[in-house]
Amino acid sequence: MTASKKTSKYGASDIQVLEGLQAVRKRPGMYIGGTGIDGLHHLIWEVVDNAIDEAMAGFCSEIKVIVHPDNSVTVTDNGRGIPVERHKQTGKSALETVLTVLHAGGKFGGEGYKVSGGLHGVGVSVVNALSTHLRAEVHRDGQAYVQEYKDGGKPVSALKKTGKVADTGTIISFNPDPKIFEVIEFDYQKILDRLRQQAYLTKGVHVKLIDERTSKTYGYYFEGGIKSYVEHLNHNKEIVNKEPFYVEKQIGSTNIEIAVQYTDSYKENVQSFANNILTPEGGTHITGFRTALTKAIKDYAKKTGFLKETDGTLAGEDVREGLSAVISVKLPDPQFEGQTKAKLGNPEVQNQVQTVLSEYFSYYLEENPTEAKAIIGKCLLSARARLAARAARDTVIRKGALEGMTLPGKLADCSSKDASKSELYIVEGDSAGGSSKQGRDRTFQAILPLRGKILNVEKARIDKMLSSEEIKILIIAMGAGIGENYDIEKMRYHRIIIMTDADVDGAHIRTLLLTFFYRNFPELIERGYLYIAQPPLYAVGSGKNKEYAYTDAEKDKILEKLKSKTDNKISIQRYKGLGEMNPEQLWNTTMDPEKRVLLQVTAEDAERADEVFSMLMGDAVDPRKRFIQTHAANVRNLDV
Ligand code: 0RA
Repeated sequence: MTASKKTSKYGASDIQVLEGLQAVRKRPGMYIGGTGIDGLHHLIWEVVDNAIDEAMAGFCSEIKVIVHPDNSVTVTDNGRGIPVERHKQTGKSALETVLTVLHAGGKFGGEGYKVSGGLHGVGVSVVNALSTHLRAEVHRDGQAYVQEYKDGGKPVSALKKTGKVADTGTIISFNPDPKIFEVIEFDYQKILDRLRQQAYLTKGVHVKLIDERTSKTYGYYFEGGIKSYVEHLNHNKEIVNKEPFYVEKQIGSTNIEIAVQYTDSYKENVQSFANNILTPEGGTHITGFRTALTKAIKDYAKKTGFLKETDGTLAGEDVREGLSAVISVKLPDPQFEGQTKAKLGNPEVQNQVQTVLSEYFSYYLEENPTEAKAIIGKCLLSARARLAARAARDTVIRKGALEGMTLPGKLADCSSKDASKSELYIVEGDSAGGSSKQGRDRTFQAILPLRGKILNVEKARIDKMLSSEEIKILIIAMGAGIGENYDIEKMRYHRIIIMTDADVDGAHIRTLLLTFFYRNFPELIERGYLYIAQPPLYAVGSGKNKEYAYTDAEKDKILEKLKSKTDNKISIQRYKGLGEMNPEQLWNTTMDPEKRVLLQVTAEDAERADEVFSMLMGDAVDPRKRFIQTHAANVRNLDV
């Protein structure tokens, strides 16, 4: 290396480059979201996203991710290869520019259809900045090139030609910097989930994961793209329209891909993406989709005379029950909005999606009368159920069953009238109810025993549950009413605690109750009023001492400790039900605020319970069987 070249190494642009990469190292969170496990994986996503861009542009058909034993990673693709010619602005190779200048990724390289993900497409330079070592190999124009970097993006040497090759592509290997990341341990499943999703969204690309730490490998290739994705989302469910609806269409500069398949569940599962980036908060593409879907189904139902069945009513929510759909749009300049940048904002996309779906979904209904009839039938069923549920609620309320009714005799109320300090324990079974009534602190703890058998109705429909005597009592005890008269401010307790046995029946009843709350009192969960009690699984004792264990691991720990401390005989009692505990034990282990552990129910827990409920109660037998088999050995975690 000559002296003049050496000085040019420290030119103004180099200083800028170093400052840029230094900024990334100073505040990694701004570029990759954080330095925890998600941030770490972001390094892989960054490189893979670039390879996916190549695939979307039609130049790449294979992407391979290798996790090495030392948790360094190699991503290989057979795209065009990062350009290597001299870059005018920086005076360096395009490759070095891409790897050392922030946001340089898509700025050059021709008019290739390069759609990059905005926030997420921060550029491979960020990966370089956060690695102790990075090696880039490019195959392009019959030639192989290599350049290496160290210490957060400093070139070890100039770009080198290393031989002739017949293929094209890019191979990037990097070692995440332990000074930046809290833990450097890649998660096989996490990478695989992401690769699967990307493979669905980019049809025709082969993606492969090789984990050299464990010798596990897995690959994906989906000819059907998001059509396969929607089928995957539904693999556990009973399908309504066998052949999914699928369309791919370009309008203006937006590419639109939509797949729709209904299931007999109550839930809606719509996944939307813009430039392969998940948009959990929706946005203009989702708005356009919903408008068009409701209208197309309603128009078809009207035309075919079906709409008479519900006196002309078909609401958006009826069309969304059991709906599974994937919507993927790709556009040159996506605007991501909202707190977490998880919502698409481009206004033109709404009409574009609406136009495409209106035309092609109506066409699909016309052309596939069997599927169309099944879909309309499902939507009308939802509408009828909604109308019936409302009528049932109205009847319950009109009958005055809830109003003016005195508190049920089964309820052992607390003396406090301050809701913020009061707790309602919903206890499974009369015997446990008895123990907890005796064991409680009656100033602020109320007990409502529920007879499991009554709740445990096979195929219980939620709207039927409302007519169950047990549930009515529960609603009266809570004091906030239901339906039109519902007022959460009237809740008599700000802690509702579900206390069931640690067995299959207990888990079943808990699922049922969670589902009941989730569907009828979502606000209660949002406010954090709903809890699950955690009774111990074991009492381990030696002599006068007694300790309680809430998991098998805890029991083993206590045993280990006791064995080294005592020669006394150690007894282990396995509690099969709450009923086996006396009032004092119940208080000490599960009800005393000083000692108990309560699980606060989140919307996610409840939603999962709802899914499990649909599965356990629904008609699709196979997934139910499979679920029960997989979980039979793990009854404590049957649902949440
Ligand atoms: C800039 C421009 C072009 C491609 C790429 C970057 C590119 C980056 C990565 C990162 C991993 N694999 C990649 N493959 C390509 C366009 C290339 C052209 O116009 O020839």
